[in-house]
Formats: sequence, structure tokens, C-alpha cells
Amino acid sequence: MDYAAIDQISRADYPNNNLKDIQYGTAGFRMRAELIPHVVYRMAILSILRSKFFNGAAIGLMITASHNEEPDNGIKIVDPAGEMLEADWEKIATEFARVPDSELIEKIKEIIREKNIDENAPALIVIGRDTRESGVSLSQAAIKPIEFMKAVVKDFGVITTPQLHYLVVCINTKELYGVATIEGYFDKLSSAFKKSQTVEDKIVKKLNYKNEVYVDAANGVGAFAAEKFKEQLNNFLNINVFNNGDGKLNYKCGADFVKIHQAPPLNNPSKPYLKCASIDGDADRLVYYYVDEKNEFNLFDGDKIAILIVSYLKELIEASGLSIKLGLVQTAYANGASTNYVTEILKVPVAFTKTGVKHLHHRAQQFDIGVYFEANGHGTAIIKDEIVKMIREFVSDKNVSSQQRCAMTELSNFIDIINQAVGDALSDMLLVETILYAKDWDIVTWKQCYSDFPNKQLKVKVVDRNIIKTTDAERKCTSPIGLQDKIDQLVSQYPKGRSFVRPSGTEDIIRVYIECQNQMDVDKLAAQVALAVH
Ligand code: NG1
Ligand code: ZN
Repeated sequence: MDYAAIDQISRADYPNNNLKDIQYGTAGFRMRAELIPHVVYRMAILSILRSKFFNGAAIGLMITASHNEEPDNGIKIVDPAGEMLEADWEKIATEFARVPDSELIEKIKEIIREKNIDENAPALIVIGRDTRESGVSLSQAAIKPIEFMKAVVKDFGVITTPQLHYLVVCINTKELYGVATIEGYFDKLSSAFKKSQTVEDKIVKKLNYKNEVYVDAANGVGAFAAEKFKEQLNNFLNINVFNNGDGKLNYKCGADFVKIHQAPPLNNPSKPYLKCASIDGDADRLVYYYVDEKNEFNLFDGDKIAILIVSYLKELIEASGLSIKLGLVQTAYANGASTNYVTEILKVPVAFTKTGVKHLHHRAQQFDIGVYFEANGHGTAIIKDEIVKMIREFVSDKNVSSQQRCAMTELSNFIDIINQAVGDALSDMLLVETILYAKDWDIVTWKQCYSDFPNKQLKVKVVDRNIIKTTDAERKCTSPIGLQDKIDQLVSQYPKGRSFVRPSGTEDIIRVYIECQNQMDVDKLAAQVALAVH
């Protein structure tokens, strides 16, 4: 390892601008783009060390600030199984990003010592970036340490976050999961999608399903991906992309805007009842919506998407006659009506975790098939390898009935449309379309599954948000003493009331969540809980 060169480049080109409080959060590092070059340079070094730690397994580096505004940028590290970086290394990442320039080399040596890394082991890092202009020079910063650390880089340029996760998994599974190219990604998902609509017995005329969707691409990288799917799926799904990059990134558009404002994005097509989807700036979040003839806005957030997927999987598992344990993972932000629907109507177990997809992903791994979604539209489904194998074997088993085979074939195809590595807006969109097609549903029928309980989220500014500590998947707070009792007492005054508070992991605020049977109660309780937090 050429420490002298690493040190010299660091001081000359990527000096630490003394950001003492930066932290590897749920979404990696995120800040103004001009502040981040040294963090990117250092995260590339760290990723190489992590790859050496795994004796050359590919590690991903994604340069994106997702739904943040254009002048921001960020970086996150993807672990070998396509998952988010392990918690232990998140801490190292934070320390490593903060060390002064003069201690950088010593810190590298310390990590090598402590993690018992073989300096001469091979290393491979896979890089991707979103469409932000700052991403060009930042990916150069990520490539810089390669030659001094005996590593190999695969730079895929502008890609979506989920595509990067997919590529890491493909490389590390020696392409068992899929071909490790962007074309491989599109081919895998598109052909499974097309196949799902050509399963024998299923080719019946659809009376309600409309194979047309309008995609708000947040003027980001998802626009390229959506256009590519449009090309590949031409007769199967008619994709109309808007906010396709001509406008400002994430400005009054995209999944985050639509979910928070509960309103259509800029440039929304004016016709009522059009089936629309919004994705975010790096295409890992998805929500659906439509506007009716009274101009009323109807949103399908992560909860609604999760439930559609769970109900479909449940039907297929039952029809196949296989014994497969299906479960849903949610956070406290999931609307109570969605949880009730899954447990009481679908009779599928629901588990709760802390906020942050990493936690949901790990919990979902405990089911044979685990579906997980955050209400904001980030989620996917994961299937145990042995279950995939079992399904594939049964498909070719001559002793099963044709009805069972049909269900298994459908399930098998459906699995290939899922990006199991991470929540993927476009893969999720194809899942939704596959299900709506299979059920022959229009968007209004989907809406009728259940109605959300009225709810509200507030941000409360406090001096130190870390005073609030929580337990029970963030649904109860343990500190400050007495606050939970106060909340319980307030909530008890409202029939079907629910409220919890927690410190945000990405902003310097406390989030307050309230749910009641009507909007007036929600507003009243919200004000009371917010006051109690102050
Ligand atoms: P925080 O700020 O910790 O609530 C937010 C979102 C998460 C997740 C992360 C990372 C809510 C309530 N919280 O976390 O779901 O997406 O950002 O982007 O939406
Ligand atoms: Zn995102």
C-alpha cells in the first residue's frame, strides 16, 4: 500500500474541512456537495479496506443525496450481500471521516490492525452516481485511492441506487443472482415481467387493468431507467415518463414531495383517474397516486404497496399448496389501518422494527418470504434461498396439479421481478403492475382495500433531541422519565388514538406521530403531544 501517496493526495486534493459532527447516518453521509470531497475520498479508502477484509468481495459506493435538493450530495457504502453497511463499520466510517489529515494514515493502519486485514488481499469496489453535476468530480475522488491500494474499480457511471446494489450482489454471487451489467438488470426484470403476463391459464382478457402508467421521475436518474423499461416492455406496459430530467432535480416532484405534501407533482397530467407513480432522486422509493374527477388526491404509499404485495403472495402460496412462512415488516409510522388489514383480514403476521430499511431488511430475513416497507415508499420482498429452490423444483414436478403449477410458476416469475438487494422503485413498480394485472384491478379497486386512519406527523425543535430515548420499535419512550406516561394519558382521551415520539436520525428534530379516528382529534392530540415534548 502506498501510504505516502494516499497521504499526499489527501492533503493536496481532499483536505478535511473540519466537519466535526458529520455522521454515517441511515443514509450514509449527506451534505452540501462542496463539503463532501474528502469524505468521498476517505470512504473509497474504507471500502477498499472492507473489500480486503472480505478477501476481495465487491463493495459498492453510491454517490447520491437521494431526494435532497440538487446542491447536496452524499455517499453510502454497500456491503457484499447488497445490504447497507454493517453497524460496526458505520461507526468506523464516522470516525474515519472525522480524523484530521495528520492522523489519516495512522487511522488506516489502526483499522487494518484491529480488523486483522491482509493489506495484500485483493479488493474490488463498484461505483455509481446519480445525475447531480457534483457527482462527476466526486466519483473521481472515489477512484483516486485505487492505484495506491492495489484495488480494482468498476465504475458504472450514472445509475440508480438499487442498480448498484444489484450489481454488487451479482458480482459476489458469481452471477447466480443475475448478469452483472446494467443490461443484465434490465433484461432480468423485463423478461420476468413479460413472462408473468404470458403464464398459461392467465392469458384472459383484462376488463379493468390498464397497462399504462405515468411516471414522475423527479428529474433524476430514475428517468433513464424508466425510459429503458418503456423500450423493453413496449406492448406489455405503456410507461409515460414526466419530470424526466428537463426540470430541476426533486423540485416539487418525486416520491418524497408527493408523500409529504399529499399532492401531485409539477407537470402532472391533468386527466382524472390516470395511474401515476412517483419515484425519488435515486429511484429507491416509490409511491402511486391518482387524482379523481373532483380533483381529490389519492395516495398509495409504502403501506398500500406492501399490502398489495403481501395479499398477492398469500394467494399464490395458498394456491401452490406449499408451506411457506410469509410475513410483513413495518415501522411505527405504518398506518394502523394497514397493520389491522394484514393481521385481521389477510391473517399474515406483522413485525415491527426501528426506522431505517436496514432494520426492516434484517427482520424480514427471519420469514421464508419477508415483505418490508417504510410508509415513505422504500421497501421490497426477500425470499430465502432454499425457498426459491423449492419453488423452482416444484414448478417442474409432474405430480402437482395444474392449478398448483400455475401458482408456482407465477410465484417463480414474480421472484425474478423483485430486486431483493434493496428497495427499488422501478422493480417495485413492475411488481405492482404485475399484481394489478393478475387481479385485473384498476387503481380505484386497489384503493378500496382499506382506508387509512387520519394521521399527522410533526417536527418539533428541541435543544437536544438525544434526550429522547425509545424502546419497543420506537413506539414507547423511556427518557425523559414521565414523558411516556403523559403521552399515554393524552392518547387515552381519544378513541382509537395512537401517538409516539422519537428523535430523527437524519434531521435535528423530534418527530411526533399521531393517529386518531378523525382529523379533528388528530389535530388536537398533535398539539397536545407536541407541547408535552417541548
Ligand atoms: P428519520 O429522519 O430517522 O425519521 C427518515 C425517514 C426514514 C428513512 C430515513 C433515511 C420517516 C419518518 N423517516 O429517517 O423512513 O427513510 O429518513 O432516508 O420517513
Ligand atoms: Zn432515495
